[in-house]
Amino acid sequence: MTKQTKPLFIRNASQLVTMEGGSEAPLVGKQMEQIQVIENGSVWLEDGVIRSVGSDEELVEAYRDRLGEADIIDASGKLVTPGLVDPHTHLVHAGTRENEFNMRLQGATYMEIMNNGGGIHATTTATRKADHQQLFSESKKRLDLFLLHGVTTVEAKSGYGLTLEAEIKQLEVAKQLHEQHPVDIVSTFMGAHAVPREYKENPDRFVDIVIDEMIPEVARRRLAEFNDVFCERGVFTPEQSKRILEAGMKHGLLPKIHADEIEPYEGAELAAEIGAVSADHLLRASDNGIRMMAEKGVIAVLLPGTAFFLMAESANGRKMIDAGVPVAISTDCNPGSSPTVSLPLIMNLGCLKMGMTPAEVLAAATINAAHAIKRADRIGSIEPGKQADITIFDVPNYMVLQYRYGVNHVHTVVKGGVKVVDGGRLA
Ligand code: IZC
Ligand code: ZN
Repeated sequence: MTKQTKPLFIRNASQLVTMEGGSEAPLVGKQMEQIQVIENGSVWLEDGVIRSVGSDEELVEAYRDRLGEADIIDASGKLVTPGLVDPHTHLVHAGTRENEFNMRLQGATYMEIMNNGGGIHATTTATRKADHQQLFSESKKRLDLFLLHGVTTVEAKSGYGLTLEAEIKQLEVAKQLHEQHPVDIVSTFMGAHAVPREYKENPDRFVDIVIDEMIPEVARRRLAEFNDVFCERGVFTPEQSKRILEAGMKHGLLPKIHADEIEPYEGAELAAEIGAVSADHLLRASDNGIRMMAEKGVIAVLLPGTAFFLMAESANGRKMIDAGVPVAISTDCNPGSSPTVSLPLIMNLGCLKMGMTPAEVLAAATINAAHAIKRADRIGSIEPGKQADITIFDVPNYMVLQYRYGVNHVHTVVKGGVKVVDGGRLA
């Protein structure tokens, strides 16, 4: 990244949405709707950090003597938001599965395809085969596209290696991307993404390997902060999932869980019981599970693109917000059930398919998403002291961003105080 030495002064946004007030704890209930909007808003960035936020008048007054020093971005007529945060992706993988898409269009189901050796197994074969460089370049292309869609931080899971060596290869690619690409990556170990075919007859042996060999080594190498498991009938049982997540916690890996995606399986309940940071998917979560998540403050990371692409009914985001569950949303970017990088489109689906409002989906894709990856102290809102990650959309207000759906409205992205997307193109 080129170094920005001069201050950057973003001026006169028709709306500047700050997400102020959500850094200590995720926004819940009505707070998600009551987001702070500044009209004619401006923000002063310096040394990679947000220094001051307010109306253009206030900032011009405050920086009167220094206006000449700064590079100016004219945001008039535009919407300025915190850089978007995607808290659930399978970014690092090789290959594509359009053949399965075609099969599903003709009636095959996701689980049938997986049980016949496709699905996650197909991507595992491709990812095992790919060397570091190939994985890096395929994943980097996706990360460029994330950035072009206004996303400045992504969580990325392993889980297409399913051997210690191949899991580490994926996590090392994620680490290199984090170091070399403007988008920040937060890594999650997901050795328990599927029982590899070699262990089909003895899944508990594979669970032991995840617990005894993979988790300790991944933690020792500091390659991940979170530990995730695909808790689903036919994949990992709630008992196996619990063992795996508790083993991770012993090694300092915070628990996340793919819960109740295809069938109700008491994944939400398990997330609450063990105090997971987030439970993700939740299409088929029970009312009791939702209530327990609200009580424990487990974040629901909702993935309406996956429901859309699997032609299933979305999670009930409305019900979860009304029940007091903190809600975040994400692309679930992966080659099987959600091959997209467009978090703005996911926000559109949040409105159209989950009963969320434009304000709520914006909170879900910024400050609450930051909480889901334990980064809310640094990102997710436009407040003094936070990292200067900002997205500027060429729409006059945040409702239009949801209303004119399916279009990439990103005009400018600033990452760590540096302009990295300009006029909708990589700078
Ligand atoms: O590759 O199919 N659901 N994991 C759990 C996925 C979808 C990713 C995939
Ligand atoms: Zn996933």
